[in-house]
Formats: sequence, C-alpha cells, structure tokens
Amino acid sequence: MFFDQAKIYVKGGDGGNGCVAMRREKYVPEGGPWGGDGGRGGDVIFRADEGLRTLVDFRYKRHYKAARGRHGEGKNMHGASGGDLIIRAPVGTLIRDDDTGELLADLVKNGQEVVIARGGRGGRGNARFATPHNKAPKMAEKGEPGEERWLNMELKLLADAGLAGFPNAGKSTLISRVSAARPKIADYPFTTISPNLGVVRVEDERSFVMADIPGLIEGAHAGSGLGHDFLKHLERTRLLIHVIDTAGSGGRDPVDDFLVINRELSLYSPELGRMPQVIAANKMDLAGAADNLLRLKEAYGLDYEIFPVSAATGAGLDKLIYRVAELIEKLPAKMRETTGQPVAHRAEPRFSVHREEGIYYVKGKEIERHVAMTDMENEEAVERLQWIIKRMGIEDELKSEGIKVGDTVNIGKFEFEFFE
Ligand SMILES: Nc1nc2c(ncn2[C@@H]2O[C@H](COP(=O)(O)OP(=O)(O)OP(=O)(O)O)[C@@H](O)[C@H]2O)c(=O)[nH]1
Ligand SMILES: [Mg+2]
Repeated sequence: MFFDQAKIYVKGGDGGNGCVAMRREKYVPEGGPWGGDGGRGGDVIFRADEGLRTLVDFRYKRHYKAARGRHGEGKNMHGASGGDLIIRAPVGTLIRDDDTGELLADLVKNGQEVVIARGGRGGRGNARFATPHNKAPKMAEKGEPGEERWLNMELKLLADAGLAGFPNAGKSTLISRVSAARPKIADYPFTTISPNLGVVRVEDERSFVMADIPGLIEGAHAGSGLGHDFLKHLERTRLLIHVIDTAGSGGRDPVDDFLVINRELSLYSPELGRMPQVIAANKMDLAGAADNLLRLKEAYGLDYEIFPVSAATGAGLDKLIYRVAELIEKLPAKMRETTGQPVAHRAEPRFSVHREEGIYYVKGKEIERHVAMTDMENEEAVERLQWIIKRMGIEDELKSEGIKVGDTVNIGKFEFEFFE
C-alpha cells in the first residue's frame, strides 16, 4: 500500500486581550469601567476537497496559523474577531494529533469541514468584572491562546494516471523525471517488477499520482510476462499514458507496438481498453525517432493526442504533464475507499494533579486556560485566579497530595509558590 504523509503545525488565533479603561467625563468624577472585550481568534478548519489528490503541497508549507483577535478598547469597544483559516485537503485524508496519535478527522466527503485547532476566546474587559462590591475593577482578562498542535496527515494514494507500454519503452525513466519516485531503470526488459507510484506536482494545489508498472508483452492478458497481475492497477486509474519507444530500439516497430499493447489491454478487460489514453512518443533524442513520429501521427494522430518526449533529456515532459493534469481533472474520480473510522472523543477529567521531583503539576484545559488569561502583573487578576483555583477544588486536591506552604506549583506555562 502506498501512503502519502505530511507533518504540519497548526495554531488557532489567540484571543485579543480585554481592556482596562475608566470612563472619564467632565463633571463625572467616578466614571465606571468601560474597557471592551478582546475579539475571538480564528479557527483552523480543514475542508475536504475532491479536486486535490495528494499531500505534496504540505511538504512545501508546514506552518498554518489563523488570525488573532484584536484587543478590546476603551468606550466599551470590543476587538474584532480573527478570521478562520481554511486548509483544503484531499478526500481520504486522515488527520491525527502527532503527539498522542489520536484520530482527529477522517475526511470522507467532499466539502466536509472539521475544526482542528480552535481559536482562543477574547479576554473580557474590565467593564465585565464590575460588581456591587467592586464598582471600578482595574483588571481585565488576557485573550485565551489558540489551540496549537502538530498534525500527522496520511492519505492512501490512488493512481490517477497509469503508464502502459512495452518493456524498455522508458516508463520508469519517465516517472523518475516527473516525480520523486526512484524506480530501477535498466536497459533490459522487465526491470520493473512491482508497481511504483509517484506524486507529480504540476503547480500549487495541482498534483496527481502516476503509476509505473512492469512492461506488457503480447499475451500479457493471459499471464505472459509480468504484466498480468499489474493490469488491475491500471484499471483503477483514470487515464493511461501509453509510452512508446519511438526509435524502435530492439528492432520493433512503434506503430505496431501501440496496437499490440492496446489489444492486450482490451483482452484483459474491455473497460481498460476503453480508458482514455494519450501517447508519449518517447526516446525522441534517438536517431530514427523523428521519422517514426510522423508515421505514428499519421496512424493515430486523429484519435489520440501524441506528445513527442525524451524521458532521458526531459524534453517535452512539461507539456505532457500539464495536459495529463488537465485531462484528469475533467475525468470522474474512481471511488476512494474510505476507512470510515470513527473519530475518537475522550472524556477528560476536569484537572489532574501529580508530583514530580518536588513540583506539583496541575493539568487540565480549563485551569490552564484561566492561567493563560490572567495578567500576572495585576493584583486583582491574580486574586481572582486564586479564587478560581479554590473553587475548582484544586487547592483541596493539592493538599490531599501533601502540598506544604512554600512548595512549587506548576500550571501550564506558569509556576508559583503555594501559600494559604
Ligand atoms: N535515449 C533514450 N533512452 C531512454 C529514454 N527513456 C528511457 N531510456 C532508456 O531505456 C532503457 C529502459 O528504460 P526504463 O525506464 O527502465 O524502461 P521501462 O519501460 O520502465 O522498462 P520495464 O520496467 O522493463 O518495463 C534504459 O536504459 C533507459 O535509460 C529516452 O528518452 N531516450
Ligand atoms: Mg520500468
């Protein structure tokens, strides 16, 4: 089985900070708080797109961040939200958390969207902390950091275009020129003994998968040569690139070769025989090829597109590849088997406490979020955090784990000394 794989980093946008501001007007000495809330950070969203075929673009760009929310301002002005970041990925992509291996998404349907990293909530401005006891709070929340994680993406590759042709026609040379596939290449028939897949990147967001199989000979459909077992690989492609040794090396006639191979394909399966084909007239760098090209054009030029190429020098391959990419996009996709794996949802405890080398670690999304949103320079804000720690039962839990005054507590990115 061939898999395409990519490892990327995603981060939701941070929430904007809440604002501390007091109303100040003439003749109103004790104006109330009017600091606005920060805006929400954008989410990182994956969208399944059947037009995409490989993960190759994720090897060129590996960091993806959604926009952050704007900070709140005075006069109760709320910060604007950050825009979501939509990442398009092929149908059939599995997305896992790279650390835990947890399956986060299985993109099975075109257009399906999954939020993979949430943006942070905006911090609340001081206007929201006013109470009858504290009419002029001087604290605001910081924005919540956006979720961040490394992802492991995986896609089962399905070949879009298959190479067909006689042994030694130059199929493996061709795939090695246009993709990162490194098949064995040699000047004897049946160098290739198992299929190779290569990802061909045409331009940004345009790529397809090419399959190289062992060469076919007369009688292949009935089991002669190596071709038989591999013809089924071609059946699942959308288009065939019929590679011909235009120079007729080895004394064969390229005009005949084309017919022989097509007869084998039809005999194996009529469907394969009817599959769209383009002709790659290969080895154009060799003597005699130009004359044979004219003969090929005369014989098949009305029914087939013919591309003179040299897999050895690279001449003509760009034109062939662009055209193949264009044709593939118009042809219906063969069904991709989807795993339909359920996406795991774990029920997490609210928080956990454990001790390591004398330090008490408190873990949990909720409390880590509160800590990240607290402005530690601000006394009122820190007091509020202490109250939250108590109310959530974290203080009791720390005590039952044996914490003493002066011990170190770690929550998220913050460490402090425990006191009553
Ligand atoms: N001069 C020239 N030689 C080529 C060209 N393409 C391939 N060759 C040579 O032809 C021989 C066969 O090439 P391969 O790419 O192994 O052919 P294949 O079709 O994969 O052969 P099988 O795997 O045996 O079916 C090698 O010696 C290549 O170097 C070309 O465009 N010009
Ligand atoms: Mg080969």
